[in-house]
Amino acid sequence: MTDLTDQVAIVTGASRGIGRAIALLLALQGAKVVAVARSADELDELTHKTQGLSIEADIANDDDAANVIAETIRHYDRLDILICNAGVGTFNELEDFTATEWDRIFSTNVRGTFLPCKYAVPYFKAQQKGHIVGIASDVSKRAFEHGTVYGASKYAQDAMLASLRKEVRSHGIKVSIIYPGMVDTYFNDTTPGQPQNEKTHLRPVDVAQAVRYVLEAPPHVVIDELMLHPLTQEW
Ligand code: NJP
Repeated sequence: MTDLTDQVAIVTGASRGIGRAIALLLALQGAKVVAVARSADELDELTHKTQGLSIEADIANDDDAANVIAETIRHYDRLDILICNAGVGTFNELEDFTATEWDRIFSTNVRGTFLPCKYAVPYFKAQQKGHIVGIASDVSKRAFEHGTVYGASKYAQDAMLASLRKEVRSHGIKVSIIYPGMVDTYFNDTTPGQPQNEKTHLRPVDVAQAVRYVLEAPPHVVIDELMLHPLTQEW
């Protein structure tokens, strides 16, 4: 088993939802958590709990993403784990999507995964060790009505990370991809905690536990993929 104590872990999209739950759970395991998002107040509140570092950043911005990796290494002198979780989605008929909305979704979900990986991989290669975890989606592996743009972005994110896994494994770097079903978060401007979501949605902490599971795999094991759903969700 891999001990997470003192491991330095960046979590993107940590200001709320799944990312926040991952940050809290990893901190509970003794990891040094670097929480990344654009909302400063939420990050401050989280960092108070994790006793880690927070970096305000738009993860789809090249300079911001480079700074997240550089600042983490400057602060902790190490980087062990990168969780690419930040993501957005809206759902509509294809002809009602604007090109601007396409760009926002692809920029966050694909570019926002590409950039932190691009800047973290050289450090991971230098130390011949590192673990990247991508929060993809069950829709990375299926199609559904009104999911043209979000689904395409999640397929792209998944394909990129699966290719990266092959590129970096000989350097001792693991890439794991998590595919959750519906999760009770603020995603797509929803409000979590509604009683009707109790049976139909996973809790953010359920996804965080899946992340913990893949991170704690023994050093010689990589869990390539992990899919989880609420029991009631047909897949
Ligand atoms: O969503 P939400 P989730 N730069 O809205 C951040 C996937 N997923 O936790 O910047 C940096 O509660 C945003 O922070 P802020 C989904 O595709 C979900 O559900 O302050 N951060 C916030 O912390 C996504 O990849 C479901 O606005 C940026 C976080 O992202 C991941 O789960 C199902 C950013 C979003 O929190 C987390 O989404 C599924 C940027 N440019 C997959 N843009 C589900 N909820 O049902 C956004 O299969 N963020």
